[in-house]
Amino acid sequence: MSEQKIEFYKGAAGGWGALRSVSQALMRQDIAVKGAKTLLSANQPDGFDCPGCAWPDRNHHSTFEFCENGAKAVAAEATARRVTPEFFARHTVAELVAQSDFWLEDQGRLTEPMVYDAASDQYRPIDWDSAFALIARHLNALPDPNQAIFYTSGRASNEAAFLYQLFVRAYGTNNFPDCSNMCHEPSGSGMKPQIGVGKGTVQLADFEQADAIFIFGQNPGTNHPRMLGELRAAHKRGARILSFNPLRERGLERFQDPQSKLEMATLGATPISTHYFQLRVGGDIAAVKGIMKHVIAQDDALGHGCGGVLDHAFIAEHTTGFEALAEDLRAEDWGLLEAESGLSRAQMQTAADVYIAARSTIVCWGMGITQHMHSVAAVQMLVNLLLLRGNIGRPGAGACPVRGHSNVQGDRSMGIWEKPPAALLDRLQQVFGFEPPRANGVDVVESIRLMLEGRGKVFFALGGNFAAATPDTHATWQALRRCDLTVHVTTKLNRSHLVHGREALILPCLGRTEIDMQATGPQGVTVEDSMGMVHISSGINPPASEHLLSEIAIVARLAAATLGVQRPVPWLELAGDYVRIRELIEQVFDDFHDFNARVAVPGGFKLRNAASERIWETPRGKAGFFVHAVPRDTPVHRARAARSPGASPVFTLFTTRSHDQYNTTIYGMDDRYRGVFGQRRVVFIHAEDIRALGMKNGDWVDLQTVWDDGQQRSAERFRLVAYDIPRGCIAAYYPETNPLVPLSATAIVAGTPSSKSIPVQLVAHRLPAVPSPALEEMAA
Ligand SMILES: Nc1nc2c(c(=O)[nH]1)N[C@H]1C(S)=C(S)[C@@H](COP(=O)(O)OP(=O)(O)OC[C@H]3O[C@@H](n4cnc5c(=O)[nH]c(N)nc54)[C@H](O)[C@@H]3O)O[C@H]1N2
Ligand SMILES: Nc1nc2c(c(=O)[nH]1)N[C@H]1C(S)=C(S)[C@@H](COP(=O)(O)OP(=O)(O)OC[C@H]3O[C@@H](n4cnc5c(=O)[nH]c(N)nc54)[C@H](O)[C@@H]3O)O[C@H]1N2
Ligand SMILES: [Mo]
Repeated sequence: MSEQKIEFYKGAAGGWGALRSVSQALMRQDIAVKGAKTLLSANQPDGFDCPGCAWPDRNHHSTFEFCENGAKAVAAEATARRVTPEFFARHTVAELVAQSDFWLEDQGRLTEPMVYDAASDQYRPIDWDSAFALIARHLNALPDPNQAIFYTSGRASNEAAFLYQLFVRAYGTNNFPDCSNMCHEPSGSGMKPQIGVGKGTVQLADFEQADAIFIFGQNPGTNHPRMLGELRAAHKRGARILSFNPLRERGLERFQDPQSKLEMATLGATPISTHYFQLRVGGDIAAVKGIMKHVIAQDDALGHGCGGVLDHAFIAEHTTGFEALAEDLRAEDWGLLEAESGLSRAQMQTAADVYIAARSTIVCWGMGITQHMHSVAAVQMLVNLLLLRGNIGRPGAGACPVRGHSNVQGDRSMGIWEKPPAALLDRLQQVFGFEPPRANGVDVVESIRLMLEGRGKVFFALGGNFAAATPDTHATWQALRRCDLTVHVTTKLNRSHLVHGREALILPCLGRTEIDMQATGPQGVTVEDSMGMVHISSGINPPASEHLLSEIAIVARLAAATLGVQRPVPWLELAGDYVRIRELIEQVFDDFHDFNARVAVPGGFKLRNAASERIWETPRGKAGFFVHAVPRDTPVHRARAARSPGASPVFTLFTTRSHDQYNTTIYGMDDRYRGVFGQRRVVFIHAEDIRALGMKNGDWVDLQTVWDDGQQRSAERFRLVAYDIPRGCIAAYYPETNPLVPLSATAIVAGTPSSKSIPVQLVAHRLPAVPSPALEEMAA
């Protein structure tokens, strides 16, 4: 582990720093030689889909595309370390739960199914059949299937997700909370009523033709490194790249391409952003309104007769609601827009001028947009901006919500959704002959409430780390501990296995990099990337243990144990031949017609996206301009308004990822591009704000949420780091800050935890600094 220090990172993103970091990651996992070979198979036609992120591959047939964080994700799965029954015999759960997230994952791959033994407070081995029988007994004993909750993380393949939703609906519930609820749910919720599809409308090829690329609330240097390759190329051919981010993220500034021999040899780098707008956290709606206000004003000034700056023909033919939006924007007050966005009128006008000058514009966005109370409105503002100049449904233009987990989009396509459309349920009924449950199920936050109230009794997770990824940690842990049974299908040990119900199971599964051998031979699974490309993924490594089952086999055997081997499908036969699962998928989803044939083509196939063809599957058959006020009613606004004079200031906290983590999986303690080394408990804060608090850079503080439900929420012992961030805004890493996010802090309509805008106060940390592994995140 590196020594603790804060040091300005002088290099570009990518480059030698990235290569060095990968070789360190491989060495840590004891896989220097094998790992290198494994890496070369990522995103190759006959290899596996990279489990890192959902960014698409430029060319499935070309050479290996280097990606630091993809390499780390692969290395983490291909590790030589093992968590065996002997490991569990050495530790009680009470001991394990005191360890850090870093330490838990670092122990390696799980090798056998384990069951919790309350008498010894230890996990003991259990055979697979007994494990499935135990779950089936619980499920079949519930008076109401809605007392069971089935979580999904976004790594599950299409085949696993399809079988899972079929089993759960045949069992009788739509209780499908998933990681998407915490992630891009607002993108879907916002876009679906507006343009008829809840997914992005661009392809990679559009990045070659865009004149302007707007990037809101996304940190590709860390989270989607391969996107930097597209941005670099766009910059080199003269496209304008505009970043809207409270932090100056290194990956949005400069990039040294590890694929470019010249840049690597000369230590050269390509700038990424041509414009950088350091707006306030939560200021996006105001900023985009300011941009659009100027666009409308320019159009008004020119007069529509001479063409104007808007695409009037597109607006007339394809949209509704334009006049209402234009009126709202004309009436908007620049003073308010400046105050709420943190940008000057001149800055918003500059962005608008770039937008007007660009023939084709792409708008990308990430968690900086979606994890707010008004995130659905923010997404709709971004789409409004695109529609003004007809920037959807033509080359080089469109909406690009950049997805997280490698198959999170595919899981939704397969029906992992707590609010299933009636058409899906009708089709399931028609194809499989059972009556699926019609009532909506619970999302992530609602499922925590259900468990807290004692009405959610069985919690089953297909992947993920629910206990660490979700908000209001103390409430969530209490909720999970109230369950009769908690079950986790997983590759590695994590927090969620240790915060368990009265009975508990850990079911270890194959990872995506591993050979999946079934009755009919080795199997491939399919995934869908962020741009709707579906392709096959086949593992190449031998399984981490002979006892592992594929996720598909686990779902099938559980379904057979719970419902019967043939009800409503021959579960075990399907698990023996994934081709047959794909045949069922194409019967349910028309877009997947000829699934097996089309996915056999190297690179796979593209799913139809109606909006990208300017077909608007909305109630009125058109795309809609939607009007939203600049938010002034958020918890942060309310907390500031309620603060008594002289009291400690209220900051807007956003929780984010470091460079050395994959969500709740902590690979290491550095955040290289932000200059943080050997530690994670830091708060980025403006130097003037530190001074105003009467504190010094490096001081220790506790964070306390300002909320009106009478509950204390705090996260303790964070070090202040003076940083280039707007005043009044602070940032810290997730998951450590999840105790600060109240369950009731959610996005309107979408229900997504608003973990990018939590009102907090900072108080000096008073207790003596007691070292504790969980707090210190000490390396092994
Ligand atoms: N290596 C790695 N890759 C990953 C992941 C990972 O953890 N590690 N996670 C995967 C997943 S599931 C996801 S969803 C994606 C997440 O990828 P991102 O969407 O990049 O998520 P965050 O790291 O949370 O970064 C959010 C960015 O938004 C900015 N921001 C914060 N608040 C605001 C705001 O109010 N407005 C604006 N405009 N910007 C704001 C932050 O400064 C930061 O740059 O990455 C995926 N890829
Ligand atoms: N405060 C705050 N909270 C957040 C966020 C934030 O920005 N701030 N981001 C949110 C977002 S965008 C997301 S997507 C969620 C993520 O929520 P989750 O998806 O639940 O969490 P992950 O950390 O991605 O899950 C990691 C675990 O998945 C398991 N795993 C890995 N590979 C496999 C596999 O192939 N199969 C199976 N079965 N299991 C596997 C491993 O055990 C690993 O511990 O967190 C959300 N929570
Ligand atoms: Mo995500």
